[in-house]
Amino acid sequence: MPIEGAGAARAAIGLGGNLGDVAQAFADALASMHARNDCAVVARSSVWRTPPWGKTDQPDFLNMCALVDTTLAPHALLDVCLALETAAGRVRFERWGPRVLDIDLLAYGDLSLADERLVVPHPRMFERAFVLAPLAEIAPGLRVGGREVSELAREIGAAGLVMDAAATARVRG
Ligand code: A4P
Ligand code: MG
Repeated sequence: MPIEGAGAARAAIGLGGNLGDVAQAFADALASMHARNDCAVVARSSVWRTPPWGKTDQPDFLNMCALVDTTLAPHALLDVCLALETAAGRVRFERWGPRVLDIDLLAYGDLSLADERLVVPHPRMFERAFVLAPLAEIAPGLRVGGREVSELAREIGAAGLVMDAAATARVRG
């Protein structure tokens, strides 16, 4: 359902996972989000296979990004993302460790905010090719932290990232 009018914002989310059927978890999470009357998923990137960042002794991840038009406030949208992680069976046991589904709120309109629950834009997205490469596919002109996504993505490159055509087809339905 298109979401328009006063109070609507366009948000960017990043999805990642490296346990179980991650492409299915992406597809299910995006379908659940789109089924809500306060969110519309308006763009889905390709799914990329990416080497683990941060904690490197774990399996490769799948990563993708999506754009969501929403009438939810930023913290309420974060709560939806966290609930979808839980619904996918995510158990938090280790920072940066393996997970079925991680959903990060990357950007919310041109908002900048930081409190104990939420930091937007996501502070680590600028160093992460696995966020910037998919985001550049669907929002090259989006400005985050004063820079265009296409420019940030070009700077960081896409070394080690491989597009997964089969997973992409499943996530786009
Ligand atoms: N939080 C604050 N700001 C945000 C935001 N913008 N989006 C808080 C989402 N959450 C935000 O998150 C902990 C808390 O962060 C949330 O409850 C929320 O209140 P978490 O998902 O439980 O913690 P985490 O994911 O283990 O840690 P962190 O630092 O968020 O990890 P990241 O940044 O999500 O990184 N390598 C590859 N190739 N691909 C990946 O997707 N992901 C990670 C995890 C590590 N390495 C990876 C990947
Ligand atoms: Mg996270």
